[in-house]
Amino acid sequence: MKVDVLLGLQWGDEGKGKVVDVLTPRYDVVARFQGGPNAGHTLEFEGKKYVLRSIPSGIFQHGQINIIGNGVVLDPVLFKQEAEELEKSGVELRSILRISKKVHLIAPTHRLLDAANEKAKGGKKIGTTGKGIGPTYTDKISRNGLRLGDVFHNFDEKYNAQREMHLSRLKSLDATPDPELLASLEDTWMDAIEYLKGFDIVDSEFLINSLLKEGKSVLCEGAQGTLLDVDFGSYPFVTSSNTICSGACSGLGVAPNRIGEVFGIFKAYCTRVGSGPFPTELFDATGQRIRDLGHEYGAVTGRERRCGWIDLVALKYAIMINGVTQLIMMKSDVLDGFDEIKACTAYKIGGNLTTQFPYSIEEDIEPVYTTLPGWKTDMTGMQSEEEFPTQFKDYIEFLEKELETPITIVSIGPDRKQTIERK
Ligand code: 2SA
Ligand code: MG
Repeated sequence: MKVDVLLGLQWGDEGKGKVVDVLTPRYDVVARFQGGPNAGHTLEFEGKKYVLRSIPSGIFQHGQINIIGNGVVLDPVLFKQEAEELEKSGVELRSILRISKKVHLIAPTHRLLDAANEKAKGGKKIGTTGKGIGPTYTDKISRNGLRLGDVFHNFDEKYNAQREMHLSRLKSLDATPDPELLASLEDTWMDAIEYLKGFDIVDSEFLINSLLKEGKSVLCEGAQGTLLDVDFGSYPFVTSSNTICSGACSGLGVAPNRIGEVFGIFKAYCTRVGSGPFPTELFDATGQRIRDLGHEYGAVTGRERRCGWIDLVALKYAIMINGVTQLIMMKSDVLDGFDEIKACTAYKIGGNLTTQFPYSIEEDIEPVYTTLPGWKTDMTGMQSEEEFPTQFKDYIEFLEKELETPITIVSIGPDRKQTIERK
């Protein structure tokens, strides 16, 4: 069996949570392969809204196995909060969730380091989510990390060694924590570790490969987006993991020749939270209008998202890096009332036109736009693509031609039901 991958093609918040939830009925297994509680996947159905951070979005379907793969970094405290909420609302989490022993643990000092690093950067700060993501992946790569499997072997010794290292680093950043505060954070954290031990902690690379051998279908759920990838994103304004398709291989232990469909999700416009360049950003009333209509505020931190027009230079790059086979367009309804819609088809850099995503998008880039007529129709109640207004059909056709990839699903509202599959 093949493994399908679903990922964001922009700067995150494309609406992956909703789409995974819509797609999961077709799969036996849903797996997360990177990132951690910096993700905030919002799902809405039956009048309720859920935000998932570390737990895969397949959790609300019946009978699926959900895997948190080795590429993920896990904060036990936030995991406990999230899991308890879900259990309260009736999800039988323990029977369907499997967590890799190789997941790296986010300790309280990782979060303190995240804050201290940001402070030290001053005006050049990344605008992280403050969840300790960077410092935890730093420890992983520099071979100082704590893995979930360690909780069963000399854990105190390993924890203390990492703690000492962190405290000395915090001291050098002039950010030594108050001992009482640290002790209380650690108490809560150790309690959460005990809670976590009650879950099925497994060698997930074996689990996933044996499920594939049995003929089970797997959907891998990416977090953040391609432009936040540590290798190919707008470095250094990126997250610390590989958010791209190949991240599913390293973050779960599935071989590259197992990859099947690659679903790339994008919004009909573009948003970004945190710092860093954003060529098509709008600083005017149109940007504000998109933010208001699209409720563009972070699911985890509540931060205002920066808004702008769709960027096809960046999207083409993301499609190439990920090997996207199908496109999914989200939040089309947000543009329902606009007279005209713009799409960036090239960048002008120092007087030269290019359609190739450049090494650095920090330099002065002037986006070159194609303007299309708006459809000026409320699409939120539509049931099929036949009902779409002509101008919207033209917009889809224009995008498919530019991006050389079919758009197979279009979302026209936050609810599960407001999802139109195209034939
Ligand atoms: P980090 O915390 O080290 O991963 O931050 C590094 C950069 O990555 C960005 N980032 C995100 N961008 C959009 N959405 C994300 N998740 C949350 C959500 C964000 C929120 O889904 O709504 O609630 O604010 C996410 N996670 C990381 C981050 O802004 C930095 O630019
Ligand atoms: Mg999000």
